[in-house]
Amino acid sequence: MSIFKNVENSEDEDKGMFQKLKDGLSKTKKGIFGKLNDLFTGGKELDEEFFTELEELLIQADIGVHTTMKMIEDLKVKVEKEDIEDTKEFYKVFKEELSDFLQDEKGGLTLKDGLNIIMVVGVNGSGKTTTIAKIASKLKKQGKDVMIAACDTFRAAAIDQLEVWTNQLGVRLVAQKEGSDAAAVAYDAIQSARSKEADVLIVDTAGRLHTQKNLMEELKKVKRVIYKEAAEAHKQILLVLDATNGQNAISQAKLFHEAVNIDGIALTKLDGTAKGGVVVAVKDELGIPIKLIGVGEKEDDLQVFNPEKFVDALFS
Ligand SMILES: Nc1nc2c(ncn2[C@@H]2O[C@H](COP(=O)(O)OP(=O)(O)OP(=O)(O)O)[C@@H](O)[C@H]2O)c(=O)[nH]1
Ligand SMILES: [Mg+2]
Repeated sequence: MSIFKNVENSEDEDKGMFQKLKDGLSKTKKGIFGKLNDLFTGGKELDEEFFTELEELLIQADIGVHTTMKMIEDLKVKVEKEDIEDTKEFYKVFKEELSDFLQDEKGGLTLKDGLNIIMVVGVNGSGKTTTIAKIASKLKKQGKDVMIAACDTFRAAAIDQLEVWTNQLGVRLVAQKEGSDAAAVAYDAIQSARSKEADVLIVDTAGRLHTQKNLMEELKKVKRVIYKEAAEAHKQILLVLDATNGQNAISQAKLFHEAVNIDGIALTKLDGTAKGGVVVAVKDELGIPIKLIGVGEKEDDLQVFNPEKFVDALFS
């Protein structure tokens, strides 16, 4: 599946992506989900002790206390109702439950005709710039005219990093000097995207802690400028979350959502954690759809979030 809703991948591409997803999730598979597998196949009774063990493992997997409790409750009801007697049978029900928790919205970004603007926000080092480069690379391959706005004006290195990427990808960059006003760069970029008739403008922003009030205010200002100056454009705000931050990612997301109203999440570094359960917590506790997942540092290591494929990859 392509990362864009309206573009299809070839079957071969899809196969390659699934292998990458499996490889990317190998730490999680070997870690907590491996332990889950042991629990399900160890010939245990489906008793209170089993559920306590399951509960502990799910919390360790970063699924979060709240979501874990809900899942356990649901599962107990199903066991009763469907008369499930052994852990092997239960395993199937568990996988279904996991898919159900991740269900409803399929991931991917929607592109419309005319100018699309994707504003990317998140804490320091979560993977914003890398994710932007990955998105730009995919867009470029589909023949779209892409432009990037360097609204991370805090560090000269941030602008340099984007320069390297955009040169490599052959994508236009709109940047100003270090220290300039981020909202002014956004304004410039919109004018430029319009005059060049670009299809997509991706706006990089400086990393900030969700607790830094003044910086969150700056982010709101960038958003205001984009929404005011580009009224005609199709706009979306993408929050980049680092999966290795676990439960902390959830509290970050809540505060970013309060400040700028997030449309979707890109969850990065799923290849770097043994506890991929955070995907479930994000989905259940935030009610913001996961659009994309990052499973590595390279250009191609960005995938659409597909719940069924995700669960398949974890247990295959
Ligand atoms: N393993 C892995 N590494 C990733 C992934 N996404 C990003 N990274 C790495 O994470 C580090 C930080 O990425 P950046 O894209 O610079 O993060 P940022 O959010 O732009 O950071 P600031 O600009 O400092 O706020 C880099 O070393 C990336 O290569 C991923 O999906 N998997
Ligand atoms: Mg950056």
